[in-house]
Amino acid sequence: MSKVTTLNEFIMDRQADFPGASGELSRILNDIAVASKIVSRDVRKAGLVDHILGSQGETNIQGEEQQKLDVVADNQFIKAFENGGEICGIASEENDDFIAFTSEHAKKAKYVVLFDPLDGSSNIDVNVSIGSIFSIYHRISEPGTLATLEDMLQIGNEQIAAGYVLYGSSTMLVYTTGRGVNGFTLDPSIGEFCLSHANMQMPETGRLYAMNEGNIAICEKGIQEYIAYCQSSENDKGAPYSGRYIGSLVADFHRNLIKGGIYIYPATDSSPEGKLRLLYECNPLALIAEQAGGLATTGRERILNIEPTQLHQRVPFFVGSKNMVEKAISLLQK
Ligand code: P6P
Repeated sequence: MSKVTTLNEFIMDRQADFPGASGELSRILNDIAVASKIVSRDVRKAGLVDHILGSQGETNIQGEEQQKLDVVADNQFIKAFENGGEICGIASEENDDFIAFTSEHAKKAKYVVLFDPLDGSSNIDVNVSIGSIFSIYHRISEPGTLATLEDMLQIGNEQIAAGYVLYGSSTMLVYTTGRGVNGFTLDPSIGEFCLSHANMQMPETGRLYAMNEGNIAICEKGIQEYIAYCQSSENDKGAPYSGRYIGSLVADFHRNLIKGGIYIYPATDSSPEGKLRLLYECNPLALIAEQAGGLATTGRERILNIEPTQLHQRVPFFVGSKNMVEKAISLLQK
């Protein structure tokens, strides 16, 4: 039986990749792992513990009904980051404004984290996979001061690390620090994330396209042409394309990372900027996609080059296998 490598062991081994690394990033990744295990526990029991299920009757800045598990997950990650001592501030889908931690210790920290604590939460009540997404940056503001909005509004190419947790048939944590992508599966019997998918590579082509085709009549012609192409063609390996749309970004993205495919959430008449959030959904997944050999674009611009202007800004999102994204772009730019 091959040696089991835990996430902690992997992080410590890889810390040597960062000359002068003093362990802060390692501790942040560990804080995320601990918070994810707690969220995983709560997600797994949500079906049993009625008082968590169902909406809290409040709506978040996105105007979406806030599920209690969203709030539970959000609070769990914020607590982990504030107590971990390596983060000076955070921005989250569930909080209208960013949060600058005020303790003297936190103000001296060098990193900020932006995250979506529980993406796909509308799937909670129907037991479909959901996920957490995170993005880590060096702060721009001076250590010893409160984190600023400028610390949060950085281009995706500046990310120090990015990753997601998928609460699926198993709980997986997938992340990159800019040196490839690695996946870890939670072994509940020992409470450890164990290396299960080393050096993940996104297949250059695939046959699965993930888009809410209910929007097809309200998106631009190039996208209609791309979906029509998928419905009537074979890919460059002679395999017919298939539609696969889970309606949970992390689950669709993760499947495409392993099997190849494209995920599309375009601009539509009702969502002229698209639906997905640049800072804590598109940027982290774009970094992972590119690190694994894939592409991530708005259809006209590389996601990781976009200069953010607002915390919760939306962008059109095309992400996945290189050949499939390039084909979609070619039809969009025709
Ligand atoms: P639609 C979930 O709300 C989410 O943000 C993504 O996880 C998912 O891919 C998308 O929205 C689903 O949106 O409009 O197709 O229901």
